[in-house]
Amino acid sequence: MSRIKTVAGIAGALMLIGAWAGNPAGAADTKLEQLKAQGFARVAIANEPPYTAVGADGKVSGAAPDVAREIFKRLGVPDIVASISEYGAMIPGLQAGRFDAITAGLFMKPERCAAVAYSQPILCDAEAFLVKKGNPKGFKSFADIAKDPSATIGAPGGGTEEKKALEAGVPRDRVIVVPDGQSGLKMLQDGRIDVYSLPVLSINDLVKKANDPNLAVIAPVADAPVYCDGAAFRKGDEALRDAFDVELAKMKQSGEFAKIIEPYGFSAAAAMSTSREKLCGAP
Ligand code: 6CS
Repeated sequence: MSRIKTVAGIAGALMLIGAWAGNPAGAADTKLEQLKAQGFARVAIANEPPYTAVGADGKVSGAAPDVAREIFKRLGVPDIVASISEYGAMIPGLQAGRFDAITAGLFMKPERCAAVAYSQPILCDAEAFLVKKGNPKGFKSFADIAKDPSATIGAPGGGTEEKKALEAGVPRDRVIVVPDGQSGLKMLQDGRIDVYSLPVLSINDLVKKANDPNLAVIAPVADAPVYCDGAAFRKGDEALRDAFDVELAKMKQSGEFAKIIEPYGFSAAAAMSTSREKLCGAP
């Protein structure tokens, strides 16, 4: 009995010391403390410039990772380590603990907001179609593609454009999952798809690099809203998300946020004009 008391006594003393030191002995390690100890945050990206990009040297850039890297640094997490993932695999990967956050331009939509803990908005953009010069089939909306029984559209797997095409009534067999921007560009150039859809800034980046006069961009897509992403954290990691948001708000206020994202073509004002609450609640 005394042994238990002695043990209880020591534990009690530790609790008192810990509580006094502001870190109650036995308190669960917070996620942020874990990341600080780990020395980096594992983030999911797609490698879709200017949102996210991996250089030939393996260096990760793009507006989303650049903002995240800066904020994690301010939180005491020195760096980020990125893994390329298909959009549709990002949330399952986060939930399975493969990533500590998604920093990829994963647009906020109610069904995603139900699955993850989003930060406040970071990157906003409309949707675009990449088509052959002259837009021969006159596509201006996802509904136009649905109406043309011969039309096929390429889009990222699990991405917003795939979902918008299906919701507009394009049959599954006319919505082609495309792994990345270069593949989508090639498939369009080879006539294997009639349209390739990504956000405006991603399509513009592809067109600029393609240097192909036989391409045209239709933007904004008529039946798609402007979307905004946020950094996405696992449900349960809201304390980390909130700490991220405190630093994000300071950077928005100081102008440092604009300095990071606007050279990539994004608008700081657009992100600051909306909120997670609005974007997650929208139909
Ligand atoms: O959030 C999404 O689903 C979309 N976001 C980007 C940045 N590109 C394509 C993707 O479908």
